[in-house]
Amino acid sequence: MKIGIVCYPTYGGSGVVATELGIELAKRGHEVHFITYAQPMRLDRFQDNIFYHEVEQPHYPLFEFPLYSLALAGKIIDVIKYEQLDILHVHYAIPHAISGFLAKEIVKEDRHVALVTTLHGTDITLIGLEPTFLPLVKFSLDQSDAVTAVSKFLADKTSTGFKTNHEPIVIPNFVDTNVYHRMESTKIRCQIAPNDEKILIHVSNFRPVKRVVDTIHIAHEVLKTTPIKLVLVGDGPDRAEAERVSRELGIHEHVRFLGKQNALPEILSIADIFLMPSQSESFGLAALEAMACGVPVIGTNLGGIPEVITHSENGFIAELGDIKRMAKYVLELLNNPKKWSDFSKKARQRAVNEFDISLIVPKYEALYQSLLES
Ligand code: GMT
Repeated sequence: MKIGIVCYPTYGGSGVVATELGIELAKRGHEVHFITYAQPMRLDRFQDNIFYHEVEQPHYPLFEFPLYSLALAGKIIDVIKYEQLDILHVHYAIPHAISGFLAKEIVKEDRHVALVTTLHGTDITLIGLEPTFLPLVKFSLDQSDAVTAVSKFLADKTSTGFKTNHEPIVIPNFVDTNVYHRMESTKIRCQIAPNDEKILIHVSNFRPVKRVVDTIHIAHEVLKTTPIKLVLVGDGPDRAEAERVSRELGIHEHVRFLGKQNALPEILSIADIFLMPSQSESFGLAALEAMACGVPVIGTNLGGIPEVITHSENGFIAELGDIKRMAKYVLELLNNPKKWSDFSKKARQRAVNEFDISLIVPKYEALYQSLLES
């Protein structure tokens, strides 16, 4: 099949999922065309069967606001027509589903393309619900040939919040467990924790929904009894506040801000516990990647997180903002090596048995095939 993929190219879950999906589809012999405004983060080397079409932003004095949605629709039209796409798969509804629908309508006399929209999170739970966007999102979902959501939680939210014609199909996120596995990272570990301290880790885009500052408070609580290091990977709006709070609490020497990193499997491999204290999370891809590296996750009881972590088996789930409980769970694992090792094994098993790339990508292929046949 010839498949167009529209996504955000940035350091974020929906872009990661779209890019990894495209790479895997290309390996399986499909021709994949990425359409976005910059080279997707994980598309950093030559891959057979993969093409990248950059959306250019028009600049004109009258356009006070950038017209990305229209520029994107224009580029999609080109790619559908000249590359003869069969499928257009857009990730994150705003504005991709709307631009995709517009492009599909404009080219329909020349070429029929099936439009698949995958919902990832705040396109449904936050920004999509704004009165300005809600009717646009609802319309574009109703007009898509198929809508998928990355968790049951998100599918339910879509049906209730947008009263869509059809319930989205749940296709969960995935991880390549051959790439994400626990590996020897002794050198990194020694650099971060020279006195063999245990390591807590958090990976995100540091947006307010991730509650990065909570990870600092959890570390502060744990440090009262146990020497640890907290490693924070990623960057974004809440980084400065997290740095400030760690200085204010006097624990900045125990907290390492690594910024954006590509070597995630190596870095995750040094960690003992992953913290995900999010206030909204439709799936929690970062948690899944950690689990694949044998890192038990402590997360909140929100959104799709409980669909990924099994409480008291491969991680723990707590209420939003319950710092004391999350710290207690950290200590429960750190002070009990046998329990930690059991959780670590089960976390890896869950990633391999339920969410490996080889199990999930065929679900997208089957969906595309069914749309082409119908
Ligand atoms: O929805 C967002 O705010 C952004 C989006 C992204 O591009 O990172 O994140 C969502 O998609 C990920 C991939 O499907 C999920 O793993 C994240 O849980 C989800 N984030 C939120 O729901 C906040």
